[in-house]
Amino acid sequence: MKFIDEAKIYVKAGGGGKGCVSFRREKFVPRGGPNGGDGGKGGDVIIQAVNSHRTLLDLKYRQHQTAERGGHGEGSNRTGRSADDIVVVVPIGTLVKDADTGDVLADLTADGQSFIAARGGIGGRGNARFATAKNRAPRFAQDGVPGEERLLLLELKLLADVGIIGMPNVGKSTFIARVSAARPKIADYPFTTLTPNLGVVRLNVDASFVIADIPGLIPGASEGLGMGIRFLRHVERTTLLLHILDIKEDSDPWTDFEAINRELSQFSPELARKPQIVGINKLDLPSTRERIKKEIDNFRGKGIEILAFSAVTGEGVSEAVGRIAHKLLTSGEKLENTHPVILNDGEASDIKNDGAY
Ligand SMILES: Nc1nc2c(ncn2[C@@H]2O[C@H](COP(=O)(O)OP(=O)(O)OP(=O)(O)O)[C@@H](O)[C@H]2O)c(=O)[nH]1
Ligand SMILES: [Mg+2]
Repeated sequence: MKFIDEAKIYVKAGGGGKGCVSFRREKFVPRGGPNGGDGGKGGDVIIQAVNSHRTLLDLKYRQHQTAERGGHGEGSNRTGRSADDIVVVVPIGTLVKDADTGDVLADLTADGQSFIAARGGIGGRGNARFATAKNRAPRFAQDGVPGEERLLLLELKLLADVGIIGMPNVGKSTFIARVSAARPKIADYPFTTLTPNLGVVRLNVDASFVIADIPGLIPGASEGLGMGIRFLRHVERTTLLLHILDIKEDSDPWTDFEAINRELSQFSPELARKPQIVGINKLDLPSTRERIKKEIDNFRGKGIEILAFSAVTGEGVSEAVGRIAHKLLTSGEKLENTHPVILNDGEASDIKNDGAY
């Protein structure tokens, strides 16, 4: 399944049907009165968020969404039929924007939530409606009102409580795989993760949170290097970020930490201000163990408490999850026992709980 998080679509609602001009013609009834019915209403174009949809991919291939016109009115006071509405389904977390002005028209954040993107026109009135004492036989009727039309920009911004950020290869995906049922691709090369992954971290029977793993960032990402920074939009709605670092022979985690934070501010100062829990991963490696104490002190000297863990062996991971949960709770976040969105197909019901948390 291809993950597409942006689509431009043109929506056009159906026009109203025409009102009818007609007169009663019955045997033995001379000069029958007007009996032209009204036109029916045109169909609306509705955009609805549904849990079963994960991507805006379908809309890449169906950029025009047009509802039908209402039926015309008929004689004998018969109203034209109303056209059916059309429903365009999108994933939860989709923002609907006016493509011309950029205004946000709707933010569909719940399963089933919908928005009328273009209203169908009402039908024209038939001539029966225009009969008066002065004009008992009007020979006119109204046309239907045209349907609304506009160009929309749909933008998917995933909903998660926690976003994992960091350089490529630090073990972001390994971490999410460790703590949730998500099974992203993990490999020993940069840019393994190409699209966001969501996982549900279950704390106990009635508390859990959603964590998102996004593609790695590198210095210069805001200028388009690597995968760029556009995926950061998927952690914009989170309450906090888990910033994962590792210790490479030739680098200094503090430099990496600052470099990533610079890219965050380039994307959005607001995102850069989000609380971060910072952790050094790969604690199982002897080379990491050797330097970890010094790094913890170094960060502490700069006012930042960091954690250390190994996403591979699990060491220190429950402390990290505990720290995250505590921070979410103290920030007023309500931890849910059911979350509607899980990106990884087929694994939604198979929430892993190895009892560690
Ligand atoms: N020794 C050790 N290796 C780890 C640990 N966590 C991850 N790795 C390894 O580091 C490599 C990268 O892991 P990923 O989870 O794919 O890293 P990522 O941060 O998601 O990388 P991108 O998706 O490319 O940004 C893999 O070979 C992992 O097996 C750890 O705790 N210890
Ligand atoms: Mg990854």
